[in-house]
Amino acid sequence: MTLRVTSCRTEYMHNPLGLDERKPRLFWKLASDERSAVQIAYQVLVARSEEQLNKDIGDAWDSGKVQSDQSTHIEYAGEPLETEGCYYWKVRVWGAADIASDWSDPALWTMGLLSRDEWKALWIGRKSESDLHMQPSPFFRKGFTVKVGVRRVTAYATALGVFELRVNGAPISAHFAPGWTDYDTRVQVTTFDLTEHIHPGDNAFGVILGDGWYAGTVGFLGNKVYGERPFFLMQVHIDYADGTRDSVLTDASWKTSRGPIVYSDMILGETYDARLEKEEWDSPYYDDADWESPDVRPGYNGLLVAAVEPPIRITETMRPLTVRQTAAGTYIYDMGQNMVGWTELRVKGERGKKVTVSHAEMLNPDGTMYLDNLRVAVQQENYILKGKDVEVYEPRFTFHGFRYVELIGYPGVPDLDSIVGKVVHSDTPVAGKLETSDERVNKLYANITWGQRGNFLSVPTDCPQRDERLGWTGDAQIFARTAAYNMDVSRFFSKFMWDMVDSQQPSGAFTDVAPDAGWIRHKMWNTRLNWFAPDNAGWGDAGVVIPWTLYLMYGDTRILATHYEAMVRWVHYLKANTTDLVRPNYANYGDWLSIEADTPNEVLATAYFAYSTKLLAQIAHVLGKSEDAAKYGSLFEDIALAFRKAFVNEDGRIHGGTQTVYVLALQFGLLTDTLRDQAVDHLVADIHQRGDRLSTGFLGVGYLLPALTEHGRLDVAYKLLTQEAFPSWMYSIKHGATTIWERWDGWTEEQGFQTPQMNSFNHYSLGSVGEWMFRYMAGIDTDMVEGGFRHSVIKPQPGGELTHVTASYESLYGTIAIAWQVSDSGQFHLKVSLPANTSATVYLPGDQCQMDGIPAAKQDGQKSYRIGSGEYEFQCAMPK
Ligand code: RAM
Repeated sequence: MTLRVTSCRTEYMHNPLGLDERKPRLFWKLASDERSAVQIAYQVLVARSEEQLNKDIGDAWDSGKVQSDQSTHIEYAGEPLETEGCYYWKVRVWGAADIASDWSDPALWTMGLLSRDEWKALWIGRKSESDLHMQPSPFFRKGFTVKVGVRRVTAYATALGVFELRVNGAPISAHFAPGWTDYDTRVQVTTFDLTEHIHPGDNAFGVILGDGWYAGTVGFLGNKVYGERPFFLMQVHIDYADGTRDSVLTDASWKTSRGPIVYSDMILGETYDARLEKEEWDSPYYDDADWESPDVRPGYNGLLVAAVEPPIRITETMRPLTVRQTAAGTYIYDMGQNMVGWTELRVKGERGKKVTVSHAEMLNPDGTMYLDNLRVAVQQENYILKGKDVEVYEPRFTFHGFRYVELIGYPGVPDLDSIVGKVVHSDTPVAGKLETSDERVNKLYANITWGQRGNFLSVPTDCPQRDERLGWTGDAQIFARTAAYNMDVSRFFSKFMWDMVDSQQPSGAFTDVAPDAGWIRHKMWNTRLNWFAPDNAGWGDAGVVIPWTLYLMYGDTRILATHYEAMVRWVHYLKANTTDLVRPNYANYGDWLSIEADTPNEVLATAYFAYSTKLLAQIAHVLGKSEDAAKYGSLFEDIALAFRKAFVNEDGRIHGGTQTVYVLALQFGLLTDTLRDQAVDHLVADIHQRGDRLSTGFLGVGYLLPALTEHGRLDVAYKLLTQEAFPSWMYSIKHGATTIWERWDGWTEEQGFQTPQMNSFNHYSLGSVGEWMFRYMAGIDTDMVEGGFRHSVIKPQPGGELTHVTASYESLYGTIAIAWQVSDSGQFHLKVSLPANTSATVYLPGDQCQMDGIPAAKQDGQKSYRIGSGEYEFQCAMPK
């Protein structure tokens, strides 16, 4: 059997630069033309140069032939990695017949500056223009000369704020680098390979600095939460073939000036005066004699870490569908999709003329822009024309949530080519695909992915339009599994875990938002809302749920080990705040934005305390900490008992009686067998009594369909999925939603818009049903014991009116795909495709099965089929 290595990755990335991880993990994907292809051994070579690697010499690491089927998370175990080292690697594998594959194509990674002492660059900024409330974004430049014989040019850059780096006039960096972290603790460094951008002779760097989260407006906390104004730090090494080196460092020798960006703020928009542009300011030949010297900041006490989060990029451009003139003489465009990013404008007109580009998610009944839900956010750019040919403009350091764009003051008549929408988010590659016979379900899935694209920007935020956009941890944990099916969020959530840990309180409490943006330091919420606590049930628990989700989806044990102590502290904190293991009825968000159903806080909080403890026991088990596993396992049993004593009647009724109390108790395993059956009946009765409708909020909704499906009520799950009456997912779709709304009643026929105080139309939380679509409807799941889809569980659950589902998930091993169909005669037909070096257990919904010569086995009393990689077809009769 021959295997081919098709893709090599390091730390989940293709050829990453500037790592600070001393034992980077290597991953490869395999392909084979034959079924049941497995790897039985591998050999990794890591070399310090391409030449060595080409000669099959691993002078940094030669693993030798390792008898192992592991093809992900192989820890580098060679020579100590050197600062700025460049490491080339390849791998070959052996298949079942012990035949070696060819070597893979070479891959590489580089290391960053590994010790603080190596940083010689200084932080530079520009003094504020004292009379201005909103400061112009400073421009910086530095000319430098390069000799012939360049081997490699590397830049290490970061900012307290956000930066755009340009080399000889060309933009190099992604958007909003280096992202949002708790700047008091750490900032991420981005590494750029500039070898191709630099030439012998004169060169120049240009940098524009934005306030970003550091000095600009953060949510509703106002501005300057972390610092007064932004600073930039960059160290560039020019290495020559003869072994010599030149450096370019940010320091007092750079030049700074204000430019055309009058201000640019994430929440308050941008004003750009094109008359103030300095032509070719970022070219080597620009005369900067009248620019000032920068202001040098004494230092920075936080950590300089290699960037963990994926870069933020424009991933799509959108053309408007329609444009119309309003009674006021403005023009309103419909982009056809509630999206996040900004608008590029094309305009020709008189010098000094101002065009305002305004953004809104919805329209008022009279067709004007609905801006009320933005609170203090200003989703507007003001562009002042320089009056020369056609001018093309897009903003730098702000973003908006919008479907509609209004042009105010446009000279002449704009048309459909006058604007382009740019979709901007953390560039997490698409992992999932899903399509069904029901267009409404397809639309719901599309809305879920748009909600994710709209809100995953450096951190998982709650809304991209109003003055909030915070990393709400409860939302993140309930949606994490869905998010991971949709896109590769391995690094995105690994970064968010640092945000959570950096914000963890001395008491052990995880916060409601991360980075916590100084909420607790500044005691903002304590004064504004007296129900604030840093340990809201279902929010703080993200500190345990998210690492566990990364383990399930990627088999990542390092994330568990790295944050183990933090998770232990969280569970101990919870335990310390209980009476007889029951959490008190303290003020918290509850099952946030549920609809006509109030879940008692103490029930919710005790259930989540149990859940975090249970996950911690499982995590301890995975890490081989058997004593801890036993200790937290029995603590979980004790909490479950306390929960039953305090809240569950003999007839299975649970205090509060909401759908959410039942699904939490069922999904977290808090009930005995008898109580479980009774609880399912109470849950279903509540749903029926509401006309087959749900009442769950952010927390309950994630478990609602899974709980029904796992407890024999798939029929009810499908009813809820396709229910069109309010409240339901389909209600918003029936009324034109192109994203998931924050509230079930964000807009209703009877009431119109909900309170503008809190009404986002682009919010992913209620979209956590995406997890159910993949795991149950399509039936693609990982084996819970091992995690990471090494062994999948394929268990499609057809129901409702659906006649077919096609879905795939791009796992670390490759694509896992299914397609099922139900024919008119009641035959269920399933195709499964598995990547090499994985296997699956397949369960079919009915009896009288036929399958490709695979013998059936019994598993959990159910017939199942064990398959290896390749393509398989199954058939059975649907149960009557
Ligand atoms: C609002 C948002 C957010 C939620 C908090 C509790 O700000 O809906 O998503 O987590 O409330």
